[in-house]
Amino acid sequence: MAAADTTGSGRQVHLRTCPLCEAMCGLEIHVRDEQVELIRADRDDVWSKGHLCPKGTTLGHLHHDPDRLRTPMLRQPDGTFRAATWDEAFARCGELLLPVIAEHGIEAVTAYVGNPLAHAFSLSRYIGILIGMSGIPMIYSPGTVDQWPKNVSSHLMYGAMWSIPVPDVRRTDLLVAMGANPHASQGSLLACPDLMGEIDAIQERGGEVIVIDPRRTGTADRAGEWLPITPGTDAALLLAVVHVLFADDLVDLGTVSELIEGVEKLRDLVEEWTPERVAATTGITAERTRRLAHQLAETERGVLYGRIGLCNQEFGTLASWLVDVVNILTRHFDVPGGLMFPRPAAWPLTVLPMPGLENGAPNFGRWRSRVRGAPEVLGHVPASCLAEEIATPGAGQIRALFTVAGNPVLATPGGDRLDEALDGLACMISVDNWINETTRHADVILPGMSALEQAHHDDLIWQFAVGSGAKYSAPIFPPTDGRPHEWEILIRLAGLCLGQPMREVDVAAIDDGFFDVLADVHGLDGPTLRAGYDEGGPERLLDLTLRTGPFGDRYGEHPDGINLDKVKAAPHGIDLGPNVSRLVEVLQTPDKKVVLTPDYIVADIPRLASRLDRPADDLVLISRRHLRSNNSWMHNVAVLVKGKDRCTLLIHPDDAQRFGLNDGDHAKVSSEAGALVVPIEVTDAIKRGVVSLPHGWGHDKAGTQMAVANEHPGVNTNVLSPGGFVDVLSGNAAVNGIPVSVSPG
Ligand SMILES: Nc1nc2c(c(=O)[nH]1)N[C@H]1C(S)=C(S)[C@@H](COP(=O)(O)OP(=O)(O)OC[C@H]3O[C@@H](n4cnc5c(=O)[nH]c(N)nc54)[C@H](O)[C@@H]3O)O[C@H]1N2
Ligand SMILES: Nc1nc2c(c(=O)[nH]1)N[C@H]1C(S)=C(S)[C@@H](COP(=O)(O)OP(=O)(O)OC[C@H]3O[C@@H](n4cnc5c(=O)[nH]c(N)nc54)[C@H](O)[C@@H]3O)O[C@H]1N2
Ligand code: SF4
Ligand SMILES: [Mo]
Repeated sequence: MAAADTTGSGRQVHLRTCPLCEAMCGLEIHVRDEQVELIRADRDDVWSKGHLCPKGTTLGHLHHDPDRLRTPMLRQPDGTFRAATWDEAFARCGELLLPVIAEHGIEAVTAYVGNPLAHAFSLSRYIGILIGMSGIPMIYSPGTVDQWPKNVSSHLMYGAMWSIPVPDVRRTDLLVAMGANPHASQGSLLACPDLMGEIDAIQERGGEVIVIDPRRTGTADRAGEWLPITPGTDAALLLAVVHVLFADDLVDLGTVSELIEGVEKLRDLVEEWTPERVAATTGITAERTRRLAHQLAETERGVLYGRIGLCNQEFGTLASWLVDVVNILTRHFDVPGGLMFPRPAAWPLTVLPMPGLENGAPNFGRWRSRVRGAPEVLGHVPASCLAEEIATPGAGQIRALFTVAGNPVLATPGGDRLDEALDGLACMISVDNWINETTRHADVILPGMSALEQAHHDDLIWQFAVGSGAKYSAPIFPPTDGRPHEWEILIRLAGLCLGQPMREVDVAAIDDGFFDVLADVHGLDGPTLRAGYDEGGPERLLDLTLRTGPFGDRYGEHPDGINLDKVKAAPHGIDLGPNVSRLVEVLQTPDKKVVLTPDYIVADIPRLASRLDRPADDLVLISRRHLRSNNSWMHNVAVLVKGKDRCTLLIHPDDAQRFGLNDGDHAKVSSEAGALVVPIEVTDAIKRGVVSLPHGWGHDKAGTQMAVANEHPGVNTNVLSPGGFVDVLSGNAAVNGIPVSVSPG
């Protein structure tokens, strides 16, 4: 609730949850005369208790950013944009899209839906309508440059691709973090405010924190130990850990033993994976690997956590699967202090099974991408396929594209090729708030509102949280001049795909129908329930999902349960407690057991074995994040980008020397995919033979309208990412471990 207190100075103080990352920090937003004057932490927020980061303090900058679009934009024949009315923009969408569909069918249309969607109040709840109702056969997303391997392992092990167990960091005494840097990211597939504080707390209570990462990150610096690993070899390390668990008789399934299937098969699979066999490849000694297995097995409350460094790599699915396997074998699964399945108060749509993928069916490769022949996995092919699907003529060519809160030109491998291909589209419509590297190609840009003009309650993110809770934020600023909300825009685009003029789409009827479908999931009658609401939209869906969720009042059946009114009446949020053991209700596999050794995954072990025989790469590139960035889209905030250039290549002193480079020099970095020139930063905080670049930079393209970002352009690391370098099982991009060479630039 916007607790519109005044401080006696004419300033109003609004309480609000930051929508920028998984930490979901509670903020106090001080506003005077329609201007945000100050943002600081809400110390009474039941969830974040006073935590925040520099990004959260810039929501006012984002709101007031003169470059943020407030009206639709139409691209003119000379390539420049002009502001338009909503009616004009909707009409233009129809003029461009309907002929494409008439001539080539809906198969010629696709969408790319980006990351902010997962955090946005109306986009997250309504993207399902665009995807489900429009008839668009398939969509692209950064899921395949992010967590697709984890979706694959959860789908096959638990029967539900979004049932991803998260480390219970607040109650553990040993945290082993692989391929994650919460110091920058603030946590991923792990929603917990102040993770660095939790890392300190583990060590203060006598516990241990170990970071396994090719780079000595801010997280590694705060941990007790840093184990520098060769990029892409985590699965080999973890197979050796599993080997030791069996060989040294350390396997103990603990409370979940009745629910695990395949332990003996696993024992056979790891027979030959001794620590000695993998040590040269991983760069971690056999002795340390053995001790790691013992530490995990012998600590009462311990947990192994893996994140994007384990997904965005050549063996992403094997590594992601093995993280869960190790926790299961060391009884750190579905228990406090181990990996646990969160219980969101408002259930997100992602808990519903996808058609054809019910019960963990290993139903992959149902179709292949037209040009590259990439097999579909969980409905996705690599995001890097999009460029060639647009550029390659023939039946099935993509001729119309929607982008919704995405910047694939910078975010996806081969984005430079996509950049070239986009102008060949007959129709490109972007639902986006800025004219950036991707949207500059759009024919029509339909802007959403700023975060401060909308209500907020996280949807998907609570599914990764270390506890349950509910926090509602009211809009702070009224939306200007009757602008449509993004959820309405999505519904109108879906209607347009069905041939209806956008302006005439019956948004309310479609919204009602959507509500009824979701009510039916819980056996409730939608029309009856709807009679109790004044209006539709995301708040009505939020109320429904809260009331039918695990803590809900079920429309009066459980009077003590929660509903949206109760959440609104608690301005600092409602704390619904830490995670609880709930594996039994999570499992959706056919026999309601955990499939410990999915055939699809273990069939990839020979590919990993051949990796052991491959000569070591001379130099490989990995990615990194910075606390003051958010993928590609917050570089227009002056207070975040000021100071020293952050788009630099980190390189070990020994490597710098052998390539004749000094700190601050420019280096040319080349890979099989492309080349770029970037300043270097010589540091011993990276393993020899590894260099690192941040992603999301490269803001020097003509025609973008992001004045601050244009002055701090940096370079686009994904120019170096070969589109075909993927984790074979998931199709996820391997943007870590790319062989590169460097020379003075
Ligand atoms: N400030 C900020 N926060 C963000 C974002 C942002 O851009 N900026 N992005 C958000 C998004 S979309 C996501 S998905 C999350 C990601 O959150 P995290 O998973 O924490 O991501 P990173 O900070 O990139 O940390 C990944 C780490 O993996 C390491 N790594 C690379 N390759 C390997 C490997 O082969 N093995 C191992 N063991 N480690 C490897 C890298 O060196 C890096 O330290 O962050 C979110 N939060
Ligand atoms: N090399 C390399 N590449 C990577 C990664 C990596 O680690 N290394 N990480 C990958 C990961 S994890 C991710 S998630 C992707 C991100 O990939 P994307 O989601 O494609 O990229 P973002 O930079 O998040 O772009 C967000 C877009 O949303 C717009 N936007 C922001 N707020 C709103 C809003 O409220 N409404 C609307 N409609 N639009 C909005 C912005 O203007 C921008 O165009 O990048 C991936 N790319
Ligand atoms: S850590 Fe920063 S970006 Fe993330 S929710 Fe908190 S304030 Fe927002
Ligand atoms: Mo991401």
